[in-house]
Amino acid sequence: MADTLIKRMSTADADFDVALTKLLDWESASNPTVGDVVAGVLAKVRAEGDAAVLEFTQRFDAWQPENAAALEIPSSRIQAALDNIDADVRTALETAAERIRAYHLHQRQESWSYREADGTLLGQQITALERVGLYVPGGKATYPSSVLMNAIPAKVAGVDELIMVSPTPKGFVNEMVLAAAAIAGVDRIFTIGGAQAIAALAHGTESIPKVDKIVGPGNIFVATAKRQVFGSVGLDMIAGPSEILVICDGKTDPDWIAMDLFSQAEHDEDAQSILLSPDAEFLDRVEASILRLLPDLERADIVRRSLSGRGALVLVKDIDEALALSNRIAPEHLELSVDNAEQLLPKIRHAGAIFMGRYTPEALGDYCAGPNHVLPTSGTARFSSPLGVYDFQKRSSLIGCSATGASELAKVASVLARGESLTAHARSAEYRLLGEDDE
Ligand code: HSO
Ligand code: ZN
Repeated sequence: MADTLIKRMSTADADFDVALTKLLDWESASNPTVGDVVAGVLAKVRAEGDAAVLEFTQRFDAWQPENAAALEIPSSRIQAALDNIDADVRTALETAAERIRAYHLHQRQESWSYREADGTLLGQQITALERVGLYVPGGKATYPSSVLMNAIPAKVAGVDELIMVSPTPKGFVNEMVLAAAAIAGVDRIFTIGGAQAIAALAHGTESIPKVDKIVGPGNIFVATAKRQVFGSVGLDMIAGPSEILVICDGKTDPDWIAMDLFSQAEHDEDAQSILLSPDAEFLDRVEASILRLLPDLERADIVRRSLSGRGALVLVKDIDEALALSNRIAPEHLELSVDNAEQLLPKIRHAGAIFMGRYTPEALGDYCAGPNHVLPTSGTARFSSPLGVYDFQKRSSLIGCSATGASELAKVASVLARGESLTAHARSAEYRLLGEDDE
């Protein structure tokens, strides 16, 4: 059935809304057994520390570290990975890192304050988190680019210590991940993963330091563990499968569009790639490109499953209708393969990242344009934003009353406090009231 590899839809179809809802439907797998297993792992690591981490690492990652010290990769080993990596890989990592750093420098928030006429000072002081944990998955989704995307904003924010954890199934270490970590300024790396790594970071063990926040994607055990430690440690968003929505006026090379759709689909069979175009004949040509180009892909199987399960080529009335539909979908990545992409920006309300014009494939943003590739998925772009420096900074409010300022505020506070029957509040404020003689 090669000729029906990807669904065709039209917004003019009578059942379009139903079909769209079905297409977008994705529920994060929540499996009660996983919840129980994870709760057990968390409790044991919390109670027994390193010994439990060692035991779980042996059981789940199939290698036997000699002792807890062997769970950390020495800094000389990390430096060696950087020194020995192919020169062109090193240059590419360094170039990407530089661009990501330059972009994120723009996101640094500054402290601010202002003084009222009576001398009272009000403001906001920005500080960085002290210690952050970065989870890097092992296996098929080990992405050095994600190390850069998570670590660099943390460092730009001023985080003192960045601790990376990554499982090394059977003891296998990814050299490019180590090199990326060295370039991004990761401070320490532990070869642990799964729920045991989240537990160790959230609560600390004898040799693994407790962190203030954990970021980075992971499998269902990691995601479940993150949900379960919520409250005792800061967390980033829980990522769903990757998505791309392409809007094309029909004037881009269909091979380019097909490959852009593949670039998301190859991440995961649950990834979603959708094309919207007002040109039916163009959709035919993209479909033909898909059929012709797909067999040669390294990950043809994953791409085929992703496109046939969750992909779609959708005929729309015009670009305006495409934009309205895109706002309904709130895609993680929105590619505007049209002439005047910039002019469309005011019509876009919900999208994680917007790629403007025919020369801006998502892949460039995934690696090296500069903006972050950690983005809100599954429609959460309606209420959340890309990972950034903001996620590693926090704010403290500043209040400094002058004597006359305090006296004025005390009048207000005293009335409100008595209204709430909180007399200690009222009297605390009233002590600051100035008498006639004081003024
Ligand atoms: N597209 C992914 C990020 C990534 N792409 C990493 C390649 N490597 C996030 O949706
Ligand atoms: Zn990608």
